[in-house]
Amino acid sequence: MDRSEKTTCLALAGLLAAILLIANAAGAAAQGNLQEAKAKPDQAQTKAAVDGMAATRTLDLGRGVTMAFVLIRPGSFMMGSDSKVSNKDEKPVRKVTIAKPFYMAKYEVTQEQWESLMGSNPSHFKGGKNPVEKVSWNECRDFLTKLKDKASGMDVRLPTEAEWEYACRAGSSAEFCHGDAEAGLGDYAWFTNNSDGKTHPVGEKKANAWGLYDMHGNVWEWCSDWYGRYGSAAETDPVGPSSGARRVLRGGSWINFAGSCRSASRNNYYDPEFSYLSIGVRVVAVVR
Ligand SMILES: [Ca+2]
Repeated sequence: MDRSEKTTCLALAGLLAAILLIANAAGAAAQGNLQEAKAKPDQAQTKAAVDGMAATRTLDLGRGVTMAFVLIRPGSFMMGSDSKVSNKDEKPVRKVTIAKPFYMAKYEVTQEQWESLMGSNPSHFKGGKNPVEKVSWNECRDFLTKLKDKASGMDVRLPTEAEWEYACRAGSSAEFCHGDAEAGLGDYAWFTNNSDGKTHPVGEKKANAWGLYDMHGNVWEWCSDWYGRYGSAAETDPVGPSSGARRVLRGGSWINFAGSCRSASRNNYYDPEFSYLSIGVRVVAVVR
């Protein structure tokens, strides 16, 4: 091959490579468009399905006792807090997507609800409409097993930590559902500044933007997750570590300062057998 033939061959090889690159790019773009075209109807179907769901649901626990739920729509939020008042285990803040709709109880589980299914009331501060307390994570699991019989067509369980924080924030990225100021917390929560050293009947304070009461304060609420440190990667429907020693509690209580009642605050001290007069529970229901 002489020099001019070599030059011609190199030019042809270059041209071929360029054609292949363009073809690959066009193929990838076509595939991307196809995935996008596939995703859009799915998202539209999900939205239509959620739009068709009842905004509220009520479970009949018998003997005139009910449990009310609010529909929580899928969406994304920034989970955790890196503000100057946050704790180390609230970091790093990361994007979390809640992909599926769920129903969250409007109120903490009350003593009359607990007693109607369990036949006893372990609470220190007695009152049928007050939140049940002195309930361990394991006892809440037993309560949910009994509640399943009353929830035809629905699965009932504890919220994941991500679901809990998503529902508590109700669209807010601030320290509390109403903003960053501790001064406004008394409108939404029973905490050490205003509780007079006891729990209060559920639903007496303002609801958050999604219609949930007492997410901040009154009693801590057990979540389904084992306690673990956050990663930095975005996650969809995280459920926490697969094993651990302590279950997570959220929301603060009548005995706590405002800082523990923040949306991102995590209580990581207690094992599943532990119970105390500031610890209660809230239920999630999911359509089967
Ligand atoms: Ca609470």
